[in-house]
Amino acid sequence: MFDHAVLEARLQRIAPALSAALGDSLLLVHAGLPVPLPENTDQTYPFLAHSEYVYLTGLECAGGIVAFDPLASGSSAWQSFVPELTESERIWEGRSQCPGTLLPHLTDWLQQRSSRPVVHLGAPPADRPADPARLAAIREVLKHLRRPKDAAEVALVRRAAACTGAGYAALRAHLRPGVTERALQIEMEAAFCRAGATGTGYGSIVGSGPNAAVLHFDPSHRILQQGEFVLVDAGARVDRYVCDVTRTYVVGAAPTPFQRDLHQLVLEVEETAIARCRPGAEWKDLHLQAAVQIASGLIHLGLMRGRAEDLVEREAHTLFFPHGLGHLVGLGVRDASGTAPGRTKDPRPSLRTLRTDLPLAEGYVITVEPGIYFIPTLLEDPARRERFADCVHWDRADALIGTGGVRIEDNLLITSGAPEILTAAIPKTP
Ligand SMILES: [Mn+2]
Repeated sequence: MFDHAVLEARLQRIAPALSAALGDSLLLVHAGLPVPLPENTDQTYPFLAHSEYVYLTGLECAGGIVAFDPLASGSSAWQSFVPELTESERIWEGRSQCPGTLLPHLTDWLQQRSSRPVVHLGAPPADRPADPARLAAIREVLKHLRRPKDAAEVALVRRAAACTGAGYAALRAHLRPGVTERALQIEMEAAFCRAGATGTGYGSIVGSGPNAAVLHFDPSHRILQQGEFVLVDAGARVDRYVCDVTRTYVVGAAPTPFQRDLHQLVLEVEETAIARCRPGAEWKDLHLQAAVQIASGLIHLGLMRGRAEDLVEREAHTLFFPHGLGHLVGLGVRDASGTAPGRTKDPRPSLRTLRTDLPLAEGYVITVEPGIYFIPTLLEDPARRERFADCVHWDRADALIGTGGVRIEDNLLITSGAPEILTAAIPKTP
């Protein structure tokens, strides 16, 4: 996944901050082990090494452990221990030996430092002693260090973006009334892989008609009807690096004026937010600005009423925009998202749904994904209808239940200037 020089530079870059956080504690980062299927067969769930381990080694080595001694200097501070390949793995799986020092030598490494506390990250076995607060603190430090992507990581995201584009083109070519969500998923995912992808970045979402209102919808055998929305949220994976892209189309017909206006509104919110993605920009500010723009657009479309800022202050926008504006993406679909170091959850109600709270910095790869949904569970909830009685033209909102929703999502690389849209080549026309 990464060549030696790339990994060496990465480990040297993060060592000072990790050392400062660890003090004299040792760090062990575990790849984790395959999980057997409960049926007690010889099969396991598909194995992916813990992303912390992958970041430090570029390996998918089950049972592998990276050790870091903050008091040692230079490249000797890091050592990668790997299990010895068994004969059965050679015979049944055709695997080869992972590079590194064989795992039994970790015992010596630890004995030479026996007086020192150990922090376990990645996926340690359950029997390791853990200090949850200390673990969480060190994990936050490593997570923050992982946020700016190096050139090798960005190159993998670019490859994932190209494969994702091929998948969306194939889906577009098969999009017509009479096909099923599942058929579209198959065509898209096959095209990801034909273009060189390792697989999908996450479970592909293809939701048509009312299913477009389910945020994490699993494609079904539902047949697409002419003139309805189909919402596709999917991305290819290359090695462990993924894209996360959403497009919303109208099936086999020109959009109605309302569909066109709704799609145009989401697109404008996306473009405005993208233009604001500069180093130093606070993600929660971008989210709130997007929420105000959505509320304002919904007032204009005759769905909400009042002042957009007040609606957002009261969190009425979450009736239609219940999710966050985006998250970091790359090594996994949520990558190193979360909050900036030392930051606790912002108590403002309007930010309740936001899980990412950090200032952007050069090298971050982030999604921007505004959406407007008509979700029955939210719109039919008596408590919300009462609380937001004066915020919504309820008769109009009720009439839209069943029409799904619109979301548009791209992945950006934050630069010193305007962001680079890594997924810009995927057309957005509804
Ligand atoms: Mn996303």
